[in-house]
Amino acid sequence: MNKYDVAVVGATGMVGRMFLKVLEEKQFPINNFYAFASSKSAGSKVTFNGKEYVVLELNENSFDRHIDIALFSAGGETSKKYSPIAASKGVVVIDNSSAFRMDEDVPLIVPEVNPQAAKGHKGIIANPNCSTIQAVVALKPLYDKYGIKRIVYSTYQAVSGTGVKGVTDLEEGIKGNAPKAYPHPIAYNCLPQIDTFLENGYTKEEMKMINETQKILDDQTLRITATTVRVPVYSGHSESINVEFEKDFDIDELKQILENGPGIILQDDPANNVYPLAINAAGKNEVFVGRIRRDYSVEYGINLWVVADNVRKGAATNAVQIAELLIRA
Ligand code: 3JN
Repeated sequence: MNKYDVAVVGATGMVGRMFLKVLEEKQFPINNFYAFASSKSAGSKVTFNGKEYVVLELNENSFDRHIDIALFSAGGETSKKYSPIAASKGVVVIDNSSAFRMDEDVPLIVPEVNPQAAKGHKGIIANPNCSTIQAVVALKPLYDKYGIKRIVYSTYQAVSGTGVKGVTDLEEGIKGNAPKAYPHPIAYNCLPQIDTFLENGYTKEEMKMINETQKILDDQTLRITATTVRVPVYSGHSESINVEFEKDFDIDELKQILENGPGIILQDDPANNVYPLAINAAGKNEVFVGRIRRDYSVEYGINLWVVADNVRKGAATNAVQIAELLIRA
């Protein structure tokens, strides 16, 4: 089996550390491994596959060595600066930031949904926003079967989506201390704001879900609206998704389609109080779907409850799956 030279950029961050864990768990075939981070974290150590690696400072010359694939999660500004440098040196970058997601020349990939779009990439492939990834995994098999007219997203997003500082705000908030990452206390509260507000009244997170869903499903006519909410949960984003189909459906057949959908685990047994929960999705790579029921307020509608580990399937796992696609191609 071929082995690959792999770099992780932002190796000491929350997603960066999960990149290492998922690469290990999936036994990704690695020859040389490099961990990069900003000057602040350079010199610290990470353990990967039982070996210690010194974290190297990311700079213009970082990609002068042979690297096949670089997984980036070091923020949009770092991606904007260093991804093109890496790509110009023959590295394939899988970038977890929003920097290139809506760039026409950059495929935006969820391997269960649009793996074909990775073909013909120009050195940078974008990993979608966590909330988008879990939504489109659940929606794709239904989109293919029934066609979708309109989607209403309402999210309940964990503080780990904000990284270590979000987790700290919740921990400190429970002790009665003031928030630093969020504009209001997150402990015992729900914040209907994720990221900053745009002129149209939506937050950036809401517009990411709308625009990225259209790009991944390759359907610019799809009507979508979204409300994204931060909740006092450490791990796992939950989403209420209301869908209006083009065609009628049989609810049992629809559940069967979801059950057979790639990357989906159906948890839908209301009689026994079984439905997806953030605390159960934590540590898992799949997307959990339940509370499936007809929306009687429209002709062909359903409601779904969709949960996934936002740092795994919403970030690291999806990126490593893209890397697996590349080496299989
Ligand atoms: O808040 C969440 O749950 C997800 C946050 C994602 C995020 C946070 C800061 C910057 C992103 C993202 O992945 O879209 C970005 C960004 O890259 O713009």
